Amino acid sequence: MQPFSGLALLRRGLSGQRGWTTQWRSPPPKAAYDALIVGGGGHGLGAAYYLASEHHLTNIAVLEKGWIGGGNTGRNTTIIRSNYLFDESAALYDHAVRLWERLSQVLNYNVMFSQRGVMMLAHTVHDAQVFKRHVHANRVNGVDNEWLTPEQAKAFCPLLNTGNIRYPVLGAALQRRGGTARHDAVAWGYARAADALGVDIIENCEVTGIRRNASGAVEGVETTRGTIRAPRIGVAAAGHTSVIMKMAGIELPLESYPLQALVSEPVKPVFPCVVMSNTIHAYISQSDKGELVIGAGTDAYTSYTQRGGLHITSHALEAICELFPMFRRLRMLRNWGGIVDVTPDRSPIIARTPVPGLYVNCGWGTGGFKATPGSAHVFAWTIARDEPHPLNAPFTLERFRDGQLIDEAAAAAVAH
Ligand code: FAD
Ligand code: PYC
Repeated sequence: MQPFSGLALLRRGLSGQRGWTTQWRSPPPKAAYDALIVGGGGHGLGAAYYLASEHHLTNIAVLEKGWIGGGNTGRNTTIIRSNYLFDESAALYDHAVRLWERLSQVLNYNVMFSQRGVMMLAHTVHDAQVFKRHVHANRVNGVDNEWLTPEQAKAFCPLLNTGNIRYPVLGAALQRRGGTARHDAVAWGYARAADALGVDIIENCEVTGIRRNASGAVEGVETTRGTIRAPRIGVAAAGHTSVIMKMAGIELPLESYPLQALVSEPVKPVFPCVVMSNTIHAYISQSDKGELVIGAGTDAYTSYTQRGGLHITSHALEAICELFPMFRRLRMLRNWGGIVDVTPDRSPIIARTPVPGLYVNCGWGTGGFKATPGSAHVFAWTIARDEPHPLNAPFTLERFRDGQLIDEAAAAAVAH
């Protein structure tokens, strides 16, 4: 899109939306494509974009059962960080942070990436030991992370109550390159850029079956808008991945749980960073609109209901009010839930599957937004070349059979 002069922009803004162009087309599905992506979240749209821009596969479509970004991409609290413990994870998540750092320029779409710092609080001796281990491991891997005393934590986030409270703050791990981004903009930015390269984005198109040929390889999908043929299919459907993969006879080591968040009424800028407390399952930041964005832990029971138990959010709010007493008087505006797909080791699966031509990107659980560009980038590589990118090579399905787990329960924060 060409930039407008100030006057032209004002004229368009006051035009009652006349003459505005749509940001992406809304084509009917074709009978056949070279590749299909199932799931129009950030990971699926991003994969389509990189397939087209880096692998020159442009006869492709993204199939979304609802509206793009209507899944977890549009429901998450947008925390971005790469302070994971193991080498494999640090490399993958930091690849994503480096892509975040130039994503607005690459897509020519402001995703509002803001590196305001993510601070993770330690409330117990165990927390402190675990976080210090992360700090050391991260620094060996070239990922920034530093240990703060309670006084330094308070200096970084002055509203923090480090006093004699139920959840005493014994210190904190701070990743200054961590931060937040605007979740919808990520979906829209990738969608617009992919569309411009010829990718068909097809909303209101639910995949209901996966077709396989006589030799077992994929040959297409059944959808609510008819049969669509393709020799390569990438599934990036978050909490509903198990449902779709079962259509191809594949059972995955995933459990789907509701994860909830809520926002307050908007207030002036008061909160300069992101604060997470894994032990008490509560975290907080302030959006550019002024709302305090607050999240809770996963529900205790698996479910596909897209809403969770009230006691889970009220526990998170109690903890937030104790850590930040001035927020006691804020009114909450709305709450919601998303369905997150959790693996036994809290690490994702980005891989080929036993079915030729079928690829899967899932298991991000409570923490996949931060990985969006990196995940999409290596998933596109995997689909285009039928082999993993070196960064996602360890994140196979077979690791659960072979015992080569990448246990990131401590780093995954709200899903352990
Ligand atoms: P989604 O955005 O969910 O996209 C999958 C799409 O697949 C959906 O749009 C869905 O409609 C579609 N689909 C499903 N079934 C079908 C079908 N049969 N046919 C066609 N389409 C289908 N992560 C972080 O890193 N930081 C955070 O702060 C954070 N906070 C979170 C807070 C909450 C409340 C929640 C719920 C999640 C949070 N996450 C966070 C996790 C993060 O949102 C997800 O890991 C990430 O957004 C997953 O992206 P995705 O593109 O894979 O999935
Ligand atoms: O993965 O950082 C994270 C996260 C924070 C809140 C939900 N997930």
